[in-house]
Amino acid sequence: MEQLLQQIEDIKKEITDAEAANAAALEEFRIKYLGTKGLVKQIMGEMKNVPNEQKKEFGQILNAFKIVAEEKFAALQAGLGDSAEAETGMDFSLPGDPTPVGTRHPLNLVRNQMVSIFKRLGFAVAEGPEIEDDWHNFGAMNLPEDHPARDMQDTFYVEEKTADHSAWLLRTHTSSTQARVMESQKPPIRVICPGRVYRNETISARAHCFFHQVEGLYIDENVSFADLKQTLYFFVQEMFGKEVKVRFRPSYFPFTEPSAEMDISCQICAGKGCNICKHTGWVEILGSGMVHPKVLENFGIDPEKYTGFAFGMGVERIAQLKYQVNDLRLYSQNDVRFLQQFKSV
Ligand code: 2NL
Repeated sequence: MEQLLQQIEDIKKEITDAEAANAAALEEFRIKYLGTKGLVKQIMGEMKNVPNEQKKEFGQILNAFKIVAEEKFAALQAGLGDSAEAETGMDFSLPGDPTPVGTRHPLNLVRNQMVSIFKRLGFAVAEGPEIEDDWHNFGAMNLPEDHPARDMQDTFYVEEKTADHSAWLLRTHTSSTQARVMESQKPPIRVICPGRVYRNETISARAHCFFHQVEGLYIDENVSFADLKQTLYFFVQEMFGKEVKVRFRPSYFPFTEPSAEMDISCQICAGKGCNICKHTGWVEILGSGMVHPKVLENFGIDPEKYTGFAFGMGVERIAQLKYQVNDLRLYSQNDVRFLQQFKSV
């Protein structure tokens, strides 16, 4: 009995001296003294060993002991308050772990912007495979068998033509996707095809073995060259601002007739003359034209009833003019010093 009373006194002293700097320490206190296996419960368990005539007196001592523990707990809890630091046991004054924020690739930024401008004009978006057969990439586009673009020097062949299948190749333009659209849909067709294309070039600041295109196709009754000009003029005004000037030059593509290339006033020097525009004040940004009747016929579209315009442009080129990127290799080297400069969403 003496021993038990001494034990209670010792624990009481321990409780009185206890401190709790945070919520974790407070919880530790609660478990140690007031928990289901805590010291208060343990000492209460000793009651059964106390002689009957002492039970009343011991009960009062125990009760007082319990109250000491409970009051101390309440005091410690009040002392902590309800700050986030007290609640979590974490020190919020420590410096944080920085989380680096990624940036979108400039080609994706520009591609998205291009796509959204044409979407507003009612164009749908179509995507297709990068590995194509020669019909969708060349034949359907009116490129004859002996056209130099079909040469091994210009095109990456995955599998050469055999007796039972045509050649497989990496598409050289996204016209192949438009071919697939014409195959499966009837006019009116109004579609743009963004995507990666491949050409067998020696890599340099001005050439790469792959690049990105946005091609457009619009086929309906009474589509005219004036529609082509106005659509592309609207596009560059949205892309570069209302001040931009355009000019069309006659050109040649096997899949359009007539064909034209479009230049815009140089965005770097505002037409005064610089290295980008080779001191002409103009830079070429796209090729275009009225869809060749043979191409329409290839898909069973009557060229007497329907006409269409088409255009193709390089995303790298537009991004170069927007961001003054003068080496194509920067787009694919993944140097974060380059990529981090494009902070917009
Ligand atoms: C360029 C020139 C061009 C087209 C692409 C096209 C597509 C179909 C039918 C007819 Cl389905 N034409 N596309 C037309 C003219 C030019 O691209 O220099 N691209 C970077």
